[in-house]
Amino acid sequence: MERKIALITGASSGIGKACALILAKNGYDLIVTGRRKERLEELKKEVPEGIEVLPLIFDVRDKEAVFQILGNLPDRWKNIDVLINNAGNAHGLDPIQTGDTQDWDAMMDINVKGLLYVSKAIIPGMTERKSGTIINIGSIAGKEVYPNGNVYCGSKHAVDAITKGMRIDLNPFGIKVIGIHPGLVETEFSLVRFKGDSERAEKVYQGYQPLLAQDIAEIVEFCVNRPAHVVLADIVVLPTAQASATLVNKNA
Ligand code: NDP
Ligand code: 8X3
Repeated sequence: MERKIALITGASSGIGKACALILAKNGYDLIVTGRRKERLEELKKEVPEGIEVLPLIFDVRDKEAVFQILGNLPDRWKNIDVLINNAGNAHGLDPIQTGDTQDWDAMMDINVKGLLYVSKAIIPGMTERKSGTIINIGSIAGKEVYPNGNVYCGSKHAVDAITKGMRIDLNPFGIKVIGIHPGLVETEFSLVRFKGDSERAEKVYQGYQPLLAQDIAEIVEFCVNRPAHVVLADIVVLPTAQASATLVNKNA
């Protein structure tokens, strides 16, 4: 039987890494991407024996690199069954009037344009084979807007709209398109958002039980193991303590 292949962007940390490991346990060979080579090399050592891993190092903002690298995959890696567009982050948490344009560029270029570039490189193989699953990691920030979330929320609303657009356009090809929109997940997300301020980052997850990257990975596992005629199109997943983007029951 031909082996299944999953490509996960942003697999060097958090949700992407957890998704990579759970798919490896489900027998998928992995293409894992990110900028931190050493992290992806480490991940190779964590997969079950017999699972092959191809780490690819690039910044999803670099359009030429994305098309050059993903457009020239070795034949053995070309038939991607599952694409998880996960790479992304928030940069800053500032009101619109004082927001930093470099942060805005990072969020729109990584979360939105990076997702588009990777998708454009992979989708033609899926349409040709008339099969495949695309999972876009959105956010509760793509369903609601919260104070100072402005541009990050904008980028995730774009991911939500692009996901719906993909589902419509790829419908004739039998390709499954899934949007997963988590609330608060404890990863390196807040450390990146607050530019390495670990004290501020840790506070985000104190006083309640946040989601873990593994929780999202288990949802991905469930999604990819549905029968051919079933797609979980749009999933919002929150910690039980979270009722909306802005309401978290801390110290209950
Ligand atoms: P992490 O910071 O732990 O992981 C982010 C991943 O994205 C890393 O592997 C990082 O790899 C990769 N990445 C970031 N920028 C780039 C880039 N320019 N080029 C290539 N890869 C990049 O955060 P999470 O795991 O939490 O985030 C994963 C996704 O989940 C994001 O899209 C995020 O918006 C979303 N999300 C997160 C939530 C949370 O509360 N944590 C909730 C809802 C959604 P590297 O640095 O090696 O390049
Ligand atoms: C990450 C969750 O609420 O910090 O997308 O925006 S939130």
